Amino acid sequence: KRQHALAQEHLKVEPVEASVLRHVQYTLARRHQPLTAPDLYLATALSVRERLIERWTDTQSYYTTKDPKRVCYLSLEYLVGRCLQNTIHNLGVENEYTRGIAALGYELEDLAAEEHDPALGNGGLGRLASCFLDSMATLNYPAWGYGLRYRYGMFEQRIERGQQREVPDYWLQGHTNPWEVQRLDISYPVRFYGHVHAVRQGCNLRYQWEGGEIVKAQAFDSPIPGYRTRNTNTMRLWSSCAWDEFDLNAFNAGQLAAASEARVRAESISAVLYPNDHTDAGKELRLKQQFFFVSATLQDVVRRLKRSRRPLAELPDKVAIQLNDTHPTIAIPELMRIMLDVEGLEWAEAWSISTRTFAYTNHTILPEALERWPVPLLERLLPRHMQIIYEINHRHLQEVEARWPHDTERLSALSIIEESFPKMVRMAVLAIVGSHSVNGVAEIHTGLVRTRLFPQLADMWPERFNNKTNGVTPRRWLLLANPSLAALLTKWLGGQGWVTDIERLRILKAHAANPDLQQEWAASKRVNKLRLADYIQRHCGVEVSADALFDVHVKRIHEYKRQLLNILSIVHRYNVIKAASPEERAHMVPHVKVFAGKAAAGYYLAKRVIHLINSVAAVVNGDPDVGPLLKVVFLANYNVSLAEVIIPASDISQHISTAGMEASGTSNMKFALNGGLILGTMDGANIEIADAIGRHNMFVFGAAAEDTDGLRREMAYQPPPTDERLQQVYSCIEAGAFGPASDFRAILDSLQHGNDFYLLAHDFPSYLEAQAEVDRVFVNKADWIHRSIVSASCMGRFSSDRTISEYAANIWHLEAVPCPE
Ligand code: 26M
Repeated sequence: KRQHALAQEHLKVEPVEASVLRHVQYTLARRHQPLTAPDLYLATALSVRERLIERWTDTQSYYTTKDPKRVCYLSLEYLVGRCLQNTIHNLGVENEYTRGIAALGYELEDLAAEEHDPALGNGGLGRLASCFLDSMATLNYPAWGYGLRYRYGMFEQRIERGQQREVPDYWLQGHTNPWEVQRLDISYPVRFYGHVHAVRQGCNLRYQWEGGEIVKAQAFDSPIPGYRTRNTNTMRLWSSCAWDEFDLNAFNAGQLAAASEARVRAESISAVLYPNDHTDAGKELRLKQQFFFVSATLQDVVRRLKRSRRPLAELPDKVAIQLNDTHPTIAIPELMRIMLDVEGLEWAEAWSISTRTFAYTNHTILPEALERWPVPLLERLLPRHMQIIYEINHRHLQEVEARWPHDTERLSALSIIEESFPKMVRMAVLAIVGSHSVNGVAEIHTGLVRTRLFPQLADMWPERFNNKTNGVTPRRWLLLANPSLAALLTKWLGGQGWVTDIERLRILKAHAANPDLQQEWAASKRVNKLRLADYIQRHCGVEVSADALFDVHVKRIHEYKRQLLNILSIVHRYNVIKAASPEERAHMVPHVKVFAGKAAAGYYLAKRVIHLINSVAAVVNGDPDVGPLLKVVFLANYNVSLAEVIIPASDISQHISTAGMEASGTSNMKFALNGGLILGTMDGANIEIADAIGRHNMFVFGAAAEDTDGLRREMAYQPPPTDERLQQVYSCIEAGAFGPASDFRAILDSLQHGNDFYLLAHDFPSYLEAQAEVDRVFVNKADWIHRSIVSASCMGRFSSDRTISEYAANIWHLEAVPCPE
């Protein structure tokens, strides 16, 4: 106790400089001046970490004593972002650290930029998981985030000769990661392959999964501090390694070679993050990743339950498990296997426990993105799980048959097994059958999940389907990313209460016309635009004016997200400028078009789109005739940290997916919260944002989701004539205005000779009309700022705090457990 008190005293009195220098000297073992930024970053991180550890261990023991119901969020992706400033803000020590670091001759912000931004996710789904962890800690929910500790995260994107080159992201190399702790005492064996052995037990058969190979799952924990609360939760990522370190003496050369092959095989499981350009049906390693992380996680969950001396029957009262998409769905048969084969429970009880524990979130209705695993692969890799899936399906179809006798069409639609060659396991159907809750991530998306994706399942269990519209954390996406707007809010709202309650921003709506507020609002936006302009200058060598309209389109490059539609409209704008008289030009709004986003390495068309954007940029930016009226930049390597620079600087951001295809989108929320206006289609969360801020405050265009099928049919039957302006754009590209037309043949073919599945040509005229409206409003500064203030002030609903409160109340049945100070 005394030691504990002493340690605490020590932290309280030790000034930041002393603590940082102590780490430079004793942890990093560096003594000599001058201090370098990387050293000082690490020493600062270690200093901040010390203040975290006690809260972390206290929280964990408090949870152990109280033994409340917990939630385990299972996700194969997390996009955490940098940690230093987030931690400093959440602990409430930003003044101390800003001053302390300044005394050492550095700016905290510059040191923070030294941190490598771990990219253990593809995009929206991974970032959502990290926003959720932040909200769960801030709201004092006892929560664990479980995932995989990839050695190589999402690749680093370089742009060379206008094209994407992928560079492996070996994020752990060359520096220690101060934000994780390897738990050498926490590791579990995970089995693959082998066979199933049946044993008679009385009049029952029991099954045992044996043989095969065993891999070790090693835990790495990261603290997740809540904002201004003592609660500090855990994100536990599993890393794979060989189960036995081989004994050099006992092995001859042949055995040694085999053992080291086994080691390489084991380590390959957590080696790389898979891209989401296609599903990986048949990719054995991907399935191994899924089972590896699920098996280790469930062993951890069951061990914790047993340590608190509770029977498995109490699992649903003690743990809620949320499946982030179908990626962790193999958890359902794995939990069944543990209960049936290891714990000796009967099927009915085990199934009831399992379904009351699991809940599933769907994140896409794109058919090509729905996971299906070949039965032969499952039989080989996880033979017992395949048996269990068959048994689950058998009982499920019996229930269907009882309710709808002789309805073979319904039976095959509802079956977990697709009767193709080879047979496939539909993971989404397994997830729905095995959960008590299925949710979509925006109203329209949940509707489409119910009506288009799984109508028969929704028919069978209407009460199981529910909506949880996504949200974003105001800590990272407002407080950290936008210091000038954060200061304004704190001033105008009389304190920092808005950080945990962004509904309070609504107060500003009444002041949206106040010239003082407007002036401060515009000044804040300008600061952010200058910061981005500086970034553009340094990284692209392009000079842009902060007076121009910053029009931003940043997200993964996908056909359905329609970056192509945007760049085609930019070519049109270029044509219009070129044809305009000086008099007409004087009335045009200057635009800076900002693109960023990665294309999956194997996604050919997406990579051609990046090439086209860069080729158009080269021509436009180099044309003195156009001058400041149009600049186009593609910022390489979009990630969380770059998003933090781009988002606060936008005047307009584009969220222009073909209606019905973007499940939610979350960057749309970040942009609007930062006072940007949205140019978008009636898709995903755009619809709810329009409802919240008023549709007239958004620039909306394009086909509605309910019309897309009909439009595609009509087009196939009788293709309408192409818009003249679009035809002219095609002609320019074909004439080689942006480099050899052959470079863009595939893109043009997909539009002209393909079926234009994404309805670019159909939406093109209304898209141009919406852009013209943007320009008309932008010239009226007061009107623009008014809309900007109103939009941001009405975004209260889109905090991930609201989303997580809904999950906790309606799915997890969880109570907050605030850890005493
Ligand atoms: C896309 C095109 C072609 C082939 C596959 C895909 C694809 C694959 C996986 C699309 C999405 C995939 O994963 C789900 C996902 O990332 N969904 C995103 O989840 C976010 C958080 O809920 C939502 O905001 C995004 O709208 C949704 O796309």
